[in-house]
Amino acid sequence: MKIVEDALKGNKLAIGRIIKMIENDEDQAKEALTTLYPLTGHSFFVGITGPPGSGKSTLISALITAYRKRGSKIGVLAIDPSSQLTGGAILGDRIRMKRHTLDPEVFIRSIAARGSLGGISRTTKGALIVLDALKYDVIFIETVGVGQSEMDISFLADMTVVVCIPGMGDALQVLKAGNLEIADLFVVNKADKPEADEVVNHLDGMLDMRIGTTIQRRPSIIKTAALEERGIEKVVTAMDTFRSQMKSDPELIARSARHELRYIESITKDLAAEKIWQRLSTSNLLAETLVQVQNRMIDPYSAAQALLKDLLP
Ligand SMILES: Nc1nc2c(ncn2[C@@H]2O[C@H](COP(=O)(O)OP(=O)(O)OP(=O)(O)O)[C@@H](O)[C@H]2O)c(=O)[nH]1
Ligand SMILES: [Mg+2]
Repeated sequence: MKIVEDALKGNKLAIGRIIKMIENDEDQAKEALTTLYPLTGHSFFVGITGPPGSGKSTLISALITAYRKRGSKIGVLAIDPSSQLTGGAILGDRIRMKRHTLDPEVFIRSIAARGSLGGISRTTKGALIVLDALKYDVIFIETVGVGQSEMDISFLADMTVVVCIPGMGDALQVLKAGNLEIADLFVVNKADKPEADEVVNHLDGMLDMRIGTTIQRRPSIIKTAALEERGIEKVVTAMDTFRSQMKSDPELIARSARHELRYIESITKDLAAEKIWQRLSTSNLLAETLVQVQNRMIDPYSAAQALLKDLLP
């Protein structure tokens, strides 16, 4: 495919077009992914998550600067929860990371959260495959939702960084949402403000209480002031350490396999649902069932069960 060849030459427009094809679920997207998949296995996927306005984009921008000094090639995918409503992309993120967009070795894009939940994670995973095949060294995935939230795509990341900030009355709430389970590293950003130590102590206490759960690893807590680029080197070091542990740590190896399985599960379920519905929607049985439901002869739940029973005895 011409577009894949262009992308492999580093043409950012072509990369963007392939991702657009994936977002729109075009047939050509599958072809591109099939071509690109064997080239993957290079990138380190880092999820950066946390409440709105906590400084995720600012932190990523500072991390890009640090990584570029080493010559690393960096990708950023910003998952935009608002686009489901507006169909647009986050402007703030583009502005925040703007100084990097002209760098040929930095690729930044928002992923529109159109369609189903499975759609968001599949699109994101597709984009990750594209960037991985193009040998981006580190790919950041910025997302607002975490833990049990519906925007949770932490299973796509090798490492998940949870960003917290001081002065958040609802810090506890945020942690309840499953962050303790998914965090590989906590970053307390806006440490230029007072109360940062309070957040660190609070997190520390929460981690102490976590002992006894199935998770063995204890995430570190690092304070940053991303706007002033303070504490960034510590984050880079933590990322480096984690990345090297991924190859040998049995817990991380097992987790990676679970993530891969979840991705296959998600594609398979979506495909199955699509196929079943295609078969049903052209059958007389569906039309008959609809009339029965409309006439209150059968409820929709029983109707769905009966339809499926017919297809999958
Ligand atoms: N004081 C202070 N402000 C910061 C720091 N880092 C980021 N900010 C500010 O916090 C605001 C939000 O920063 P963003 O980087 O857009 O935060 P975000 O988490 O990406 O926000 P969303 O993508 O909208 O969820 C901006 O006004 C930043 O300038 C910091 O270390 N200290
Ligand atoms: Mg942001």
